Parts: sequence; structure tokens; C-alpha cells
Amino acid sequence: MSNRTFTMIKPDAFRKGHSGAIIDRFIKEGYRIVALKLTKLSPEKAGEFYAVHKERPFYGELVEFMSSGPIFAAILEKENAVASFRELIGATNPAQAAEGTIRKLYASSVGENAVHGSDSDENAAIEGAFFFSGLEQF
Ligand code: FUP
Repeated sequence: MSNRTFTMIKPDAFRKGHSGAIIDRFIKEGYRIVALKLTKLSPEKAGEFYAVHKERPFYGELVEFMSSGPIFAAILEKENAVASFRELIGATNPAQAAEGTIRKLYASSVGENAVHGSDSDENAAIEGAFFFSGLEQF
């Protein structure tokens, strides 16, 4: 187990000014920041990041949304990071997310759901490397 996960604060949460509160929550929940940057995905890069969803009906909207504004990308470290972080962010659909989770607090819909969290150690490593070089990870 790598104890690292990858996250993005998505364009909806950034636009609404929730980035600071969300990063503060990461730290308060015991995650160590390994890497962090404010960036913006081009439609091509967003399409590449979400390539596994290419055949899904929501792919076009997802790519458009994820390239619609700045995002914070980060690698976080904590014991059992992938699973514990997915618990912290809550269900993909905020209507089904548990009280107190980041998506319950800040997300507005299944598409605009405030944050991303890797779903496996393997994907955490792939997604982290998509945004950060070795020199940018501490
Ligand atoms: P999650 O792992 O919780 O981010 O969710 P998924 O990997 O299933 O989906 C990735 C992203 O696709 C979600 F964050 C939002 C988007 N999505 C939709 O827009 N509609 C859907 O029905 C499912 C996912």
C-alpha cells in the first residue's frame, strides 16, 4: 500500500471560494501535502485524464466542466490514504453523500461534485504523475 492518494479541487468548488476550507480540512484530517498546484486542464488534458469514461454518456460534459476553470491538484499522504480519503469526500452524488463529507458540504450535483479522489493505489500513482514531476513531490 502506497499511503498516497491524488485529489483535485474541481472548478465548481474553486469558483465558489471553497478551496481554502477544503485544503484546511485535508490537513485537519491528518493528510500530509506531498504536492500541490493551482492549474487548469485544457479540454485535451481533461479528456486524457478521464479517458476511462470515454464511452459514458456524461463524458463530453465532464471534459467541458473539468476544463472550465482552475483546479487545485494535490498528492496527499496518510495511512490507508485511498480508502480513507474516499470516505472523507463521500459518495460521487452529493445527494447520497454522508453528513460532514466534503461533497455533502460543498458539491452541488453528481457532475459538479467539488473534489476528486483516486479509487486505487495504482490510479493514485498514475494520476499523481499526470500532474507532478518527481521534483514537485516532497
Ligand atoms: P468518483 O470516483 O466518485 O469521482 O466517480 P466516478 O469515477 O464514477 O466518476 C468520475 C466523474 O464523472 C465524477 F466525479 C463526475 C462524473 N460523473 C458524471 O458526471 N455523471 C455520472 O453519472 C457519474 C460520474
